[in-house]
This record gives sequence, C-alpha cells and structure tokens, in this order.
Amino acid sequence: MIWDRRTLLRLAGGGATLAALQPLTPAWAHTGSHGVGPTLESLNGPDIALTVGHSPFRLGERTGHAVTVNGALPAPLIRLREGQNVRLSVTNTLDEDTSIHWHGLLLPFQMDGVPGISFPGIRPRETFVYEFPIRQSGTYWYHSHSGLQEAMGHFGPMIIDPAERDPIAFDREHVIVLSDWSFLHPHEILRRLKVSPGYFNQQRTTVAGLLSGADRMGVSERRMWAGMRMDPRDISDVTGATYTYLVNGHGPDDNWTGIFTPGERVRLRIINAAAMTNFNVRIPDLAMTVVQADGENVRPIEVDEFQIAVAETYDVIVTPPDDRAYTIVSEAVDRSGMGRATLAPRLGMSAAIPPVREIPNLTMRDMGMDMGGMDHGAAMGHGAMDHGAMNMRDRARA
Ligand SMILES: [Cu+2]
Repeated sequence: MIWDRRTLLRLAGGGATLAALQPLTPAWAHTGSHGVGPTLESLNGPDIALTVGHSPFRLGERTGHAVTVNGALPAPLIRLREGQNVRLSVTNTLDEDTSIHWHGLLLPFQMDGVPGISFPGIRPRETFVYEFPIRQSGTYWYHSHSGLQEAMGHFGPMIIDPAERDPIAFDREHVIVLSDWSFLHPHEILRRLKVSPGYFNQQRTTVAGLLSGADRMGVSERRMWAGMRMDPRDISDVTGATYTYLVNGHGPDDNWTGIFTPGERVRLRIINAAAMTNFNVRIPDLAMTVVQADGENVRPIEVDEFQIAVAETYDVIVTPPDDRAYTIVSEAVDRSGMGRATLAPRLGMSAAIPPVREIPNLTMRDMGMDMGGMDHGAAMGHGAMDHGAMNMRDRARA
C-alpha cells in the first residue's frame, strides 16, 4: 500500500528534483480530489477522526464540487481488526446535516448512522462520536445517509481484518472503489428525471432502429413494449450521458494503476459505491476467483465477469502470470460508459481497452414477470436489476 511513496522517496534520494519527478508521476497523481494519490489514505486504531466538508474535485480539465471526508474522494480507507473497539469522531463542516452509515456492519442501532431512525444526524459544526465493537471481518464501506451527499463523493472503503488467520491467502491486495461522478448537482439530476424519466437515456429504441434492424427487435415485440408504454432499453435512470465512471476517484483517462509481481495472488476488494450505477466487471485475459461477497467468505468460484449492484462488495483473487498490463473494466450495465483501471508490474503501462459492448434489450424476465421478481438490492432501496450478481452469489454460496 505504500509502494508509490517508497518509490518516490527512492527517486528523490537519487538526486531527482521535484521538477524532474513531476512528469514521472502518472495522471492520477494530479487529478481527483486533493489528498487522493495512487493509494487511499489508511486510518487505523481505536480512535479515528473524520471531517466531512466541501472539496474541489478534478476530472480532466474540469473542476467540480464534491462532498468529501478528510478532503478525499473516495474517503480514506478505514482499516480495523475484528475484536477491537473503535471510536469514530465525525465532525461536520458543511452548512447542512450529515451522517455516516457503516454499510453492512453489525452494531448497536444507535451507531447505525441513519438520521431520523437511529440517531438525529450530525448538525453543522457538530461532532458525533460513533463507538462500537468490531464483531466481523471482510470488505465493507461507509457513506453519508443525509441528502444526496453520497452522490457527491461522501463514501469510502472499510476493511476489517479477521482476528484469526485469514482463510483467504493472498500476497498483495488492492482496494477498488467504483463510483459515478457527474458535474451536474444531484438535485439537478433528480429535477431533470422528474421532468422526463428518460432524460439521460440516449439509447432508447427508435423507429429508425426498428426499420434498420439496429434495435435487434421484431415488430410484435416492439408493439408489446409500446403497449406497456415502456422501453426495453430503460436500464439505468442516470447514464454515461452525464456520468464519468470512476475507479478510486479517477476517470478512465487517468488510468489508476495497481501494481503486481507476476505470479502473485492479488486480492482485489471491489466496492460499488456508485449512486446509481450497476457495473459489469471483468479483466480481459485474466480469470477472477470470487472469494467473498458483501464481507462474507464464499466457496471460491472462478468467473470471467461479474455484475456488481450499487452497495455490493466482491473480493476476487487474480494471479496475473505475465509481465504485462491488464485492463480492469467496470462497464455500466446499460453500456453507456465504463470505468477503467490497470493492473501492471510497473507504472506507466497500459493494456488494450475494449470498446463498450452493445446495449442489451430487456426481456419479460427482467421486468419481474418471471418467478424471481425483485431481488435483495432493490428491496434494500439500493438500486435495481442485479440478477446477474445475485445468480452468481447464489451459486457461490450453494
Ligand atoms: Cu449503504
């Protein structure tokens, strides 16, 4: 986790000046939010201080407004150990209430961080101290449960190491936080959706698409969807039309890179902290073995790709055999864009980036006309349509 700093120190010790260092540091060292470099800041111990506030957020040439924790998007990695006690002091420097919900953690309800339900929320310029024992292990995350702050960057990863030896063997790990960023304020996104539910959907079926065959749909099927006044490509409400899909707070062009040595077992802790986006995750030419889902170890299952719904976490093991780069692709389920990062033996490498695939047409099954119906994700109010992920998890847990 300290790889980059160590390298920079070594370079600096070798007599390189800061000016000379500048071009050596990759794009993601200069973009994103202040304070987030190649690795996420890690906070541990029994006492952790978090400050919620406003931060500028840079993506390409544009700078937007983010709500952050300790100035970072994603928020710092909180790393704890099963069996410890933790005190998390959260100070609110915003002009509105805030909160932190510890997603997936078993804790006394007063510490759950849902305003109006488990506590009153954290008023401007107040500090709230969360304190609870850590009774589990695994990959989790935390986020605001106030207003639309989570959509503006108020989320971060949390890892709890097991009290005993970890049954999952790995030589190295990377935390991969997926999210969706828009320069539109989430209130404005919501307003446009209320005016027109399909506002951000630029991939709807059309008469031209029907006639040319581009919609991959016959007249009778098309008529059926029209009869329901629905579109078979109504997959995501908010899309790549406004979103840039981020990996650890960095856009596709920034090429966030995780380092490996060929032959190592690398554990990727993948967290979907997006506000609205479900992703299909794959690493072309590299099989992934899912070993944990939502913090629970599962019987390992090898996959080429998996779907991760909003708020889910999956841990996978990859063993990149060769001295080459691999692209981590997190493609939005509606194929309106993708997040992209790289696994490589050294910085500055990249692999081929596959094009975004063709948008699928929904079927009656997706509409819940089939036995399955709504799934956990939707029932929890965290988003829709994670059949793929659920199917895979059912298999993994079987
Ligand atoms: Cu949550």
